[in-house]
Amino acid sequence: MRISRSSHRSRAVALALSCLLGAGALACGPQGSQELQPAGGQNGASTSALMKQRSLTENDVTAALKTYTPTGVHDPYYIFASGGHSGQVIVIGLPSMRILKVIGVFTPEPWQGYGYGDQSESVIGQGDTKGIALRWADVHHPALSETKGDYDGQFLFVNDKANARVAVIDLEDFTTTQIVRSGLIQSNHGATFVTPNTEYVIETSQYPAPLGGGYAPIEQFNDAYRGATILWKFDREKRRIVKEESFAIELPPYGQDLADAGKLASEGYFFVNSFNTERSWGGSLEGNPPLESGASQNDMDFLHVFDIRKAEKAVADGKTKLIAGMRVISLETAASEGILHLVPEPKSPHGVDVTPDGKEIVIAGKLDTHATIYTIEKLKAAIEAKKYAGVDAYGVPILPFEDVIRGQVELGLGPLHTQYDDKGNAYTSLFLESVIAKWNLADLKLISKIPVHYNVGHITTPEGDTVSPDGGYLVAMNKWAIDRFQDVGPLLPQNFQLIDTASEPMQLLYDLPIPNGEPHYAQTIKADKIKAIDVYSPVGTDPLLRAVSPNAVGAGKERIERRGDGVHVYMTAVRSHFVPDVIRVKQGETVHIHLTNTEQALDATHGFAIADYNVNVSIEPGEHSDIEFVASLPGVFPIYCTEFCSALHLEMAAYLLVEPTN
Ligand code: RUQ
Ligand code: CUA
Repeated sequence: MRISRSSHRSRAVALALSCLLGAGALACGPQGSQELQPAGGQNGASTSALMKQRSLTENDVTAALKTYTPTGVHDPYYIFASGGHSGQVIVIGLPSMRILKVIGVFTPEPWQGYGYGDQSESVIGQGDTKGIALRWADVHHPALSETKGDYDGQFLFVNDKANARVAVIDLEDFTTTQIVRSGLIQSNHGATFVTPNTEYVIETSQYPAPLGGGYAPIEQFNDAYRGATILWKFDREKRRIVKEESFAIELPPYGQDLADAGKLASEGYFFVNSFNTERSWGGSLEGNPPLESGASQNDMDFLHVFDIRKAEKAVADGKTKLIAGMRVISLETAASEGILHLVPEPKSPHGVDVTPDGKEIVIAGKLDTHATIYTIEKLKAAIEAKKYAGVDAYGVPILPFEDVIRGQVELGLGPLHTQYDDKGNAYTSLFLESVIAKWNLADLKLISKIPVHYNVGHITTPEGDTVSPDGGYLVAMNKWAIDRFQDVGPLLPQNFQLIDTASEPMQLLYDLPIPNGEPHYAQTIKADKIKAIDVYSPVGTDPLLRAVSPNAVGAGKERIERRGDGVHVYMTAVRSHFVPDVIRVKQGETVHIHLTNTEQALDATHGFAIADYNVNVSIEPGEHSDIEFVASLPGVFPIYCTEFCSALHLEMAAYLLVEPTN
């Protein structure tokens, strides 16, 4: 095997060249791959001596002072970031940028014992499709639950773009409790976004396909392929999405993109961008233009404007058809009942971001240098007056562009996504230029720009997409990290750059490498809104039931019962033993282990792992776990606690004895 390891110098040259050529994938920015001296042995040294020794500038030191968080001190904010390919969610403190947790969502997570033999495996299994066990996901857009348009800290929703799934995470214990898949669409992107009181979780398709998952030749793209947007009904009492109360709206076969729900002035509406309104489907070896050039022919794509109240009325009136068990409003009904209107938008847009007052919708088009500002007042007026510029190929009315915008602001190359602060400012990431642009919403004036390294996708500001943003900080979620971190082979980490937006000019404070997937979006919430439990109480609580399990085991009640469906082991875990600690079964028997951690002390977590059976469970204090497997392998299998829980942790062990049948 040939190993190529480019030097910093040649990479810097490549970077500069690519800037000159405008290659787009890389960006121009300050180079810096110096290695700092360690600061050991400098107890009591003056700040200036330490600065000199480590070659730190005044600017470096202020950045450090703005982020340094002493031991035991907590951050004022949580960032919930999508974990991209990892199928997980990353929880980060702001401004320290300390990673606090990785929540297993669509992917098994070993430390949390998520997906290895107990009831949590059934949560992941809810997302399996057509007999295929899906054990990865492409997580894009986390959405915190909202009350009156403000984050309430109760739930988090995330999408899996690759397999069109949506998950519910309960922020009482930071645990995934539900995964839903409509069966209607084959991929999503305008997901997840919640309405201002979390009545609905919005999931919109990205790549058109026959609805319900059937087959149609791609030549029938225009007629047989469709998009859809799903309004998943969330029941806060039940803490679940209820599929039977959810519905969908059929969409033209465009590439629907990001979404946002209206709030305050625009409550009752939601908005979805699109690209490829040309309906190009590729076929580059068959004499057709490749998908991406076919998809960029028109100057304008379509913003989709949805009226939720009218959609609800159509559903209540029974104007739906059932596809894959989901009530679907047809495209004709959506057009004729005023549920869906289209508005031209500069081509290949990405972010569609409703302003905090809900009055305006900011759209940034990657192939346009502007952000375009639409107003809900003008949209409503045009809809009311039925002032159409035409209809699309499916009969959906198109509103005239000039009539529904307030204006445009010139920002630079590749504007992508916008967030807000408490001072009336908007911040837009510029992908091609690798900067964050700060601009004023009232007069549409650019204020300043700060370079990031490199090629930023989304950005998050504290409470920055709610009705009351906080401002002060911004995190740029960068795709490229050349020369930012030590070499770790050709797959570089992603890079979160923390920026102080309260200072002018804005100041770059900190780089956080993200090593487990490409995060796409994050939301940042005030820490005091999160009311997480510290132990499961009462003892025996099943995190999925949020109640004491019928199988919970109390101290002194441990036992082994043989029943028609196998061997039931009622077991407790407490420092530093499992009771019982010997389990005897016959090969082929089904083993049910009902395991309760009877502790109530903070952080008194035990693990439970069985050799060779792929069983790995984490039982937090008070938690109950139901493990089930078939004892197919004969032999002697040690069981042990995988958490260093006490001085006698190594002694916290047991045996599974599987007697061969012949
Ligand atoms: S997305 S940056 Cu879903 Cu914008 Cu990826
Ligand atoms: Cu329990 Cu180690």
